[in-house]
Amino acid sequence: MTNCILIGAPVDCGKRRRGCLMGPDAYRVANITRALTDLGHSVTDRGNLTPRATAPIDGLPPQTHLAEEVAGWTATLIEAAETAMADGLPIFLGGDHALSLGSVAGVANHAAAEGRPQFVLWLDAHSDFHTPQSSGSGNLHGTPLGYVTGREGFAGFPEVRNPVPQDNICILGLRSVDAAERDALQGSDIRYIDMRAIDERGIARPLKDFLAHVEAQGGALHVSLDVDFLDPSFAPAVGTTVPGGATMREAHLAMEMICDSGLMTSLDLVELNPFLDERGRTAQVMVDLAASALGRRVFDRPTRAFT
Ligand code: 4U7
Ligand code: MN
Ligand code: MN
Ligand code: MN
Repeated sequence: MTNCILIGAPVDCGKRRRGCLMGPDAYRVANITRALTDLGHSVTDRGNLTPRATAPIDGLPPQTHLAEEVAGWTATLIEAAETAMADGLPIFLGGDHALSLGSVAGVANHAAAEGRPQFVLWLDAHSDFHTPQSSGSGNLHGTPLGYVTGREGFAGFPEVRNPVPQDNICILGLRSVDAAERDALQGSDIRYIDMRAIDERGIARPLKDFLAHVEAQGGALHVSLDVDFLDPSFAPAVGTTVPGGATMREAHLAMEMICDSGLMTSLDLVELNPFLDERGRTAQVMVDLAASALGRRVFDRPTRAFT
């Protein structure tokens, strides 16, 4: 039994197309609480956060979109994440991926206080490793991994007290990487498994390797699930669709393996834009995946039917 803490973070400033602010309520309407209590977990919904006011930030490139609002959310989320980690397993209901500047920085502070290394599994079509300077779009939902690893260029944002080591990060599902990001990523120790690697090797083997690494280090594992990890045919409600994404089978297998590992200590559900959804199906898919990560099964394994 896990104490799941739902934290609504209607962050909508990480990009220009609006709608992610409706995400937390869409997850509630899709009954995320019931999906988790049915599995025997206790669930506390802490409602929605609001961003703190922040001083104007000077010196950012002119295309940067709503930096102060992102910085304010980051401060709020760092604190909310630290608090929630002391009580259970926080599930951050986004909100766009700019929320992960704060959720990841906050859980990393908690891990550091416990003397544990923080690991991050990034399930996404994109690498989100930009800095405000390298971002062509100026959309800060493309920067959370840049921020939490301690890259330069985030002056005016809350200080990252415990940067996540690059070697502790694994990105799974990549299929859209900007040139500047690719260079930075290739010169980094971040592990990245693109769709070609998944097609060639399957999703299970690379994920198993990473989970084994986390386990060997005694790490805490934050899972950040971007809707666009999934193929848009299953998950249309996202502004940044990229064809050729993970299938339902691959995504469920990944979540089931995460659950079996027993390593997950926090979870983001991000980038859902309910304004773009079809009768709530993407919200429902995300809730189902969260439930798989927390123990929903057809059968317990091993069973006679499968051996
Ligand atoms: B998401 C992009 F240019 N790289 O920086 C950018 F392709 O959180 C997309 O993964 C970022 O959805 C996508 O704007 C951010 C673009
Ligand atoms: Mn703890
Ligand atoms: Mn993302
Ligand atoms: Mn993405």
